[in-house]
Amino acid sequence: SLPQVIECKAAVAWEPKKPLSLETIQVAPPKAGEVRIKIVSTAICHTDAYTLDGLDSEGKFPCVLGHEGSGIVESVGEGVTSVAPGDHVIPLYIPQCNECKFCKSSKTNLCTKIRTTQGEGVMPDGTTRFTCKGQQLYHFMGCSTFSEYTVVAEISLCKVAAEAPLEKVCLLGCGVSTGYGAVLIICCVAAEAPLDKVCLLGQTQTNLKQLQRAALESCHKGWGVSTIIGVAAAGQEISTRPFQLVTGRTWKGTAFGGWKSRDSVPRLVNQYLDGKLMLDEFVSHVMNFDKINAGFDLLHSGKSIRTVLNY
Ligand code: AHE
Ligand code: ZN
Repeated sequence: SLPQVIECKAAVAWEPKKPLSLETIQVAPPKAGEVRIKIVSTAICHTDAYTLDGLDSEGKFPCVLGHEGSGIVESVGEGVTSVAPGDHVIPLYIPQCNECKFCKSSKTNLCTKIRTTQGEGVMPDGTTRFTCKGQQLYHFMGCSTFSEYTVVAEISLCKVAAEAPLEKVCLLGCGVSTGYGAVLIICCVAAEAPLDKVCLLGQTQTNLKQLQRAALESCHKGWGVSTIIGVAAAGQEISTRPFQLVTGRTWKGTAFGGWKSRDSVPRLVNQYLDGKLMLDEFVSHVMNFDKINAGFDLLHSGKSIRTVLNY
């Protein structure tokens, strides 16, 4: 029988700067090239908070936020071959189509296949799969994990080892992959990069723009590299004296740690299972999904590293 509309619980962001509302929403079946997932766990990232605070220039409301999750495939749309119902999966806000110019280059992970529609908060066909109280809800970062069920493009999903604990590997959907990948990139580019100094700055500087400038300027003259991974609010800019670059420092950035997402995340999951990658240490709080606004409060207060919400 064909998949039907599912009614489920979700945390809806009706408008910026308001707490999320727990609502019953309708999630339409996946269309061609799409997959519907039952989300098991989701963590809260600063990017969700900054979007909810109205600071993301691409933010669209009302929407279902959340982009650091894990779950189980419920149903698949026409033509989907890489995953099947029952598979354990992680949604990927940077997809991997393997067809675009960016995927074909080894220099970047920034797949562009569905980037425009993703930024507009809709599926690749230009429509949304979420409704609540008769209103369409926008998707977010191609993931929308703050819903018990969500729909994502097949290229925005990777299958992971069934034995991996979903309440831990959700962190590989954003935070840990981003930080780990950025550190590996820094180490590859310049083994002498003063990582200890950058970490110290992170503890004392609260202003992101000042921190990013200080990180560059603390780089070694001649070869030091500073890699930007943190997003800033709409209209914010970073600056430094050209002298800092003239004298051999490199200012660059990466998204999602530079990982080609569908190839790499299943491997990162396996590294965790083999005890070679830390995840548990980053989970500072665990709570029921219904407590999501308390999770946002913890994040704003600086008391949490990662809050994992279980449905
Ligand atoms: N939409 C924002 C930019 C937001 C942004 O830079 N997002 C990061 C991920 S944040 C994860 O917590 C990213 O990977 N961006 C890649 C991309 O293609 O957006 C804006 O400024 O408009
Ligand atoms: Zn994030």
